[in-house]
Amino acid sequence: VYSREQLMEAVSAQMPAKRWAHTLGVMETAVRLAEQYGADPVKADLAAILHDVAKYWPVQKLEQMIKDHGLSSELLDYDKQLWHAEVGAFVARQEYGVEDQEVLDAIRYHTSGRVGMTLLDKVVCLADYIEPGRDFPGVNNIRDLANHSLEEALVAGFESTIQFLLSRRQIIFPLTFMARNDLIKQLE
Ligand code: DGI
Ligand code: FE
Ligand code: FE
Ligand code: FE
Repeated sequence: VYSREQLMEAVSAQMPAKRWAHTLGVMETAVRLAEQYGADPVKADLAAILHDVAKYWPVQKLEQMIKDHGLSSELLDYDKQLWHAEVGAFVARQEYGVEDQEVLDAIRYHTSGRVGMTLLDKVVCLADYIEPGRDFPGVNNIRDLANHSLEEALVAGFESTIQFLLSRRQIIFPLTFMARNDLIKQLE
């Protein structure tokens, strides 16, 4: 089993310094959001440490792991950027011994979102959008929304991603639309 320090060491060794700095930002932001909205900060921290563990793995390896380990193969029909989240959750359990299903799901759905996102899913996904190192059009608006509503902020985050993908004529994973629709229903 890994201590928190050993885990951070092992994860940081699998990515460039810039991505590790992003991970530190997600950790800090996820813990802050967890405290603000009543999620478990220890779980938020653990999910944040691991959320991008597979981000820099070769695409071939991600594809192979999805096939070999019976992970969601539907993802292979969509953008490669989605694959690291699914594989990351698998590796968190298999390699780093994370057993907590809430933590594993927060890692698994941090990119796509899902219908019925848990409080922890929301905290980690939103932290990934707004950590201090993020700089994309509209990020400050999402940061402001995050001060009063996780759901409002996440809707804005997903809409920003969807608009970005549309502008590049990319394929969009339907679960992201469904996650966005579901959050809007929660706000009604
Ligand atoms: O890994 P990060 O860069 O920290 O962030 P992420 O895990 O949220 O990945 C976001 C990238 O995934 C972003 O550049 C958009 C891309 N992407 C491609 N297809 C989809 C998608 N993101 C979502 N939410 N839905 C998609 O269908
Ligand atoms: Fe990611
Ligand atoms: Fe994200
Ligand atoms: Fe990330």
